[in-house]
Amino acid sequence: MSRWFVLALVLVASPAAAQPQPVPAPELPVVRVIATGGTIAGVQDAPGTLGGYRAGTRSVGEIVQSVPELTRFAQIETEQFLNVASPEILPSHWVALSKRINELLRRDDLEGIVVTHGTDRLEETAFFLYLTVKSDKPVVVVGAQRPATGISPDGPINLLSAVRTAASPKARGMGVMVVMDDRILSARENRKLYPRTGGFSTGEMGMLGVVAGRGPEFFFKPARRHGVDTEFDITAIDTLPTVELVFSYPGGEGPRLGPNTLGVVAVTTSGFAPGERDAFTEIRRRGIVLVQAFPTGEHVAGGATGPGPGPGGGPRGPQSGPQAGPPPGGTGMNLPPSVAVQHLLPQKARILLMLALTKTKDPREVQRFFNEY
Ligand code: DAS
Repeated sequence: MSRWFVLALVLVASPAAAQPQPVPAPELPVVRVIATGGTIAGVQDAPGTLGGYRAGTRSVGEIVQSVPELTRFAQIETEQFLNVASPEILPSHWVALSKRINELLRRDDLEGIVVTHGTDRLEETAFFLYLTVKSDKPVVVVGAQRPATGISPDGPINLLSAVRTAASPKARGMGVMVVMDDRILSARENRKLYPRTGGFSTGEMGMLGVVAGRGPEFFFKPARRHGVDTEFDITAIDTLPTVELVFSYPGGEGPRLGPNTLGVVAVTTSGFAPGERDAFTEIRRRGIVLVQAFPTGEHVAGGATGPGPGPGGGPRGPQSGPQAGPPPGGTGMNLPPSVAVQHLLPQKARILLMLALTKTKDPREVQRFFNEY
């Protein structure tokens, strides 16, 4: 059907006097759009206003049909995986979505996949896919900051840019990507900085490329392990290990954990409050893996051999920030080291820890995952 669309364009563009010659359209790549909901599927009670909306309302068919331009670049298939606002997304959805994508990408005729997603939890889903999709084919996660029925919705252009990227051979091997506002961002680094258009960013790490007039143009490639190069195999996994995410703050007393918790990501610029140190020491005594993450994700910590927090919970090494090393609250206790994050948002450190815990409970081995991924 898309072939006829291209043919029609050729005929319309022909000068009136010239005999229209049927030009065989090249076979367009097949791209599957898998929808999960979000603002890109958001509908207002009063369309065309600045009013509120319900995320996850339009179907994938309606979203795709609202952008006829898509058929110039790809043969589009659609799949409704979910239709929710993204705070409803659960780790079990990550696992099921990744399995589905791995299954689909085994098809020789499928060039790439676009996942439409709410922007609030987009970065977590994209990073989980980045670590668990075992294919070089492009997977692009996309959302919108304005509802589909709103004034100047950004969903249609974002979807078009995402499909052009997923259809491009240049996008192979780039890892799972997030395309928003004509920017191609690595799923490892992207984050929602603010809920307005232009609000997706990779901080100091920059973009992989842009979607320009001619299509996607890449300038950088991810250097850290992802995709086919990862050790994570989720085929036999339905439930991910339980990992808690907690902030350190003045007067904090540390998290209260359930019996199934295998890991904790503690968010701190450096050190812990007095009441937290005992809690984190106890956590490690129980064999729960403790990861220290920097709030902005921009810190590159010293690693397993680096100096740890000092007796006061403060920095002791040449650079401040979370370090792997002796336990919070003091040295000399025979406890396993905590794990340091290498430039990763805390919520993504939690995902990497969940996957690492499917392979090992040894914090030194977990540190290796954080050093390599
Ligand atoms: N509530 C948000 C969500 O579904 C809206 C969005 O997509 O930006 O994540």
